[in-house]
Amino acid sequence: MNNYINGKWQEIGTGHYTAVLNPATGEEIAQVRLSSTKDVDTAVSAAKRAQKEWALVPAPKRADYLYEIGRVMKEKKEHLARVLTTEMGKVIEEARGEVQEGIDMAFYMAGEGRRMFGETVPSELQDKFAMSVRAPIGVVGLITPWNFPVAIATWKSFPAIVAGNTFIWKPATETPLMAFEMAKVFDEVGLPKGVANIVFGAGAEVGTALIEHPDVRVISFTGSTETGRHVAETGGRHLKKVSLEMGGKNAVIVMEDADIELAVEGILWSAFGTAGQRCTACSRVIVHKDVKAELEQKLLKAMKPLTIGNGLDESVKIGPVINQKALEKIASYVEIGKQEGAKLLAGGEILKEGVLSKGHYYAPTLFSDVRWDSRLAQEEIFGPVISLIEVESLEEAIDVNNSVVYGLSSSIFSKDINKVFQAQRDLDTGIVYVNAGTTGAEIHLPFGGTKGTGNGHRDSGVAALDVFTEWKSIYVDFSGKLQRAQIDNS
Ligand code: UN1
Repeated sequence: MNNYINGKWQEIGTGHYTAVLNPATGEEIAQVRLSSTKDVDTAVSAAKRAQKEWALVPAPKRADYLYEIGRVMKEKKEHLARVLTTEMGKVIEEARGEVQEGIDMAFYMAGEGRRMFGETVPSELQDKFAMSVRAPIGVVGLITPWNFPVAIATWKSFPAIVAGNTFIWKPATETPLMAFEMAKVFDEVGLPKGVANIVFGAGAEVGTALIEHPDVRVISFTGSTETGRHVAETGGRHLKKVSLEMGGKNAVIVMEDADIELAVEGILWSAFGTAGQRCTACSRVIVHKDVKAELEQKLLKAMKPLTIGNGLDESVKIGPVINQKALEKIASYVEIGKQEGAKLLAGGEILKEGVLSKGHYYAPTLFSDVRWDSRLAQEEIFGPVISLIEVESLEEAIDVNNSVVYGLSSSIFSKDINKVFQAQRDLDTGIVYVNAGTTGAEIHLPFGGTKGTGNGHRDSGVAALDVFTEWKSIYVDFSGKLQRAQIDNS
């Protein structure tokens, strides 16, 4: 698979390639280019040339391409979902959901082409007009993760182009196929050459080249906190606008008055969906002591029938994790949990029987009696592991929720309106759910988190436009004379 630059699949020099593996079967499904700084330079030059003209295309016309992209994605939904499951592993139902998230984003951002509101405000001076408009920034760099290979890319690329920027997208090396499919969509709708560019390769090479390139003005990154810190440091040195979405250690709070059956459903869906590999995944359950035993028992019962296997099989509920390294990381945290004295109630093993032996499967795992300050309860695992933490009050539950370095998503199950409102106010996360698990963000709301999860920016929703536009304040004096603000009107 080669880069998509200036509307063509390009290869520069000989280059190196690496294998893309299906996490469910271990089979090689493609070879992807590991690009060099030179490839990035070529892509940035193309994007820079294209941006001048693209910025002059009226936003509603730019939006027409997005309507077309949305339409083509809708037509190809099943195909895209199958490619997604094959390269990333998530079960087909979730893959369809992820593609739908991209389609939703296309139509939503297309609508922005006719809004993109600025402000008109009175001037303090007579015969003077004042307004603010959103201006494009230029060439932007998008660095996306493997866990949502299409949705996250659409959160970033669609607002970027509707606002008049052009982009270079570096997808994760584990999941280049979805980017390749999106390049075909861009091509099919006739998006002008150089508006969308895709450069495959490693973060150290391609990512760094993008961040350091003087013509790339914005970097929008989703990935680990460790890499994000590096992106921010490097970007900061080059005075880039850097938008970061990073880790999470999300919790569901179950109060003594909760609908326990509903809480069990919410916990399992958000903890084991995508095999726990969502930034929004539920990793901790903070439970009131009065309902702890009941919740434990009901969770265990509901976990039993969960089928594990290849996500292309419609009956499978939990797919593989992305690769061997991820599997080892999960296994190491389970060991840490045991050493810390947490009680392992279910799972806790790599699955190797029969057809599972070729892929990377981890059994859905439940720990109880987990200390809120243990490593198991504080660090991101990115796998199907739930840690139950007992508390005695809502205040304690909120403190435990907020005790981690991350702040992406949180949830409370309770029927008490007062508790619910107190919680939504005091939970220090960018997303709060009431009577639902920690996953399932919709594209027209801001997506992102506080503390170690982000750096103040948001993906998705209108908030995404803030990342990809500069505010420009425009003053038009039609008095025909020099008028001095702050002086002539005081
Ligand atoms: C992510 O995990 O990085 O809210 C994205 C959700 C999805 C997006 C998750 N809509 O779980």
